[in-house]
Amino acid sequence: PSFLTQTYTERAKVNNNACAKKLLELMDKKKTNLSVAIDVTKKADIIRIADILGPYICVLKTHIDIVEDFDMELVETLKKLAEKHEFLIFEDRKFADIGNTVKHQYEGGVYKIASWSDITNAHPIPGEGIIKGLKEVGLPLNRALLLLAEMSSKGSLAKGQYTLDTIEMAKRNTDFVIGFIGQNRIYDNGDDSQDFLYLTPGVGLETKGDSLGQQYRTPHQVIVESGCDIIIVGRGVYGAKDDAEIKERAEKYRKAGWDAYLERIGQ
Ligand code: 5BU
Repeated sequence: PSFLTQTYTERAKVNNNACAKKLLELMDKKKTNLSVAIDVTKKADIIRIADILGPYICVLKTHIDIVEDFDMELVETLKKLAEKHEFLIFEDRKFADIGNTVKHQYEGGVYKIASWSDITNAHPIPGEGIIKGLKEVGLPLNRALLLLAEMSSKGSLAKGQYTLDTIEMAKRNTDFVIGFIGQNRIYDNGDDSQDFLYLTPGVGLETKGDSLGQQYRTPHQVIVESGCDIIIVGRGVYGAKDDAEIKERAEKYRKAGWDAYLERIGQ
């Protein structure tokens, strides 16, 4: 059975991870597979934009370490907005160290990521210990992890055998790893009995990239042609001239992502 032609709700029913299940359910309920990356650096702007975007998104993606005036009130407020609008929070931390170190980075320090972020991600480069370390902290809190199987940027080294080995690593840790950050669903890697979620950054309707190596594809390319599940859009949404335009752009990307999903499942 291909997950490509199933609805998010059908996939929610057979997913054993509480976090993935919740995500798949709210996507169909809110009719959105859009995640917005709010990469702005002031607390008040993040909160204001998150409240505007709430109805349009399934996942709010953060880079908490770019916030200039960070305090725990920011994440408390984001948690309240996540409840109000029904979305999940994904701190795009890209952990990349040995298990013992990432445990501390995930649980403690200034940001205490595990206490407020439903989902986070990690590079598989250090080997499986990174998953084990993060899992010790995250699993008791019902958190979930995405592995970075591929990146959107030009010249990325995450490709070929590295990407295939990443999938294998995930298959050995399906209690905590719910999917990948990647550019393509990996069809040709043997069995697809495990339903992984694919979240895809590098999505834009207006431009092909930026001056620092970012590369953009359209929601249709990502969802229909590459078989991914969630589009992640940053500047394409928050880089608008005012709040009214942010809202318009969010709806435009939500609709583009949703129409692509409907086309894929044949509805
Ligand atoms: P943009 O403004 O839509 O280009 O922002 C993309 C976001 O996704 C930004 O927060 C990046 O850190 C993030 N990202 C990415 O662009 N490409 C990747 O492969 C990964 C993350 Br992983």
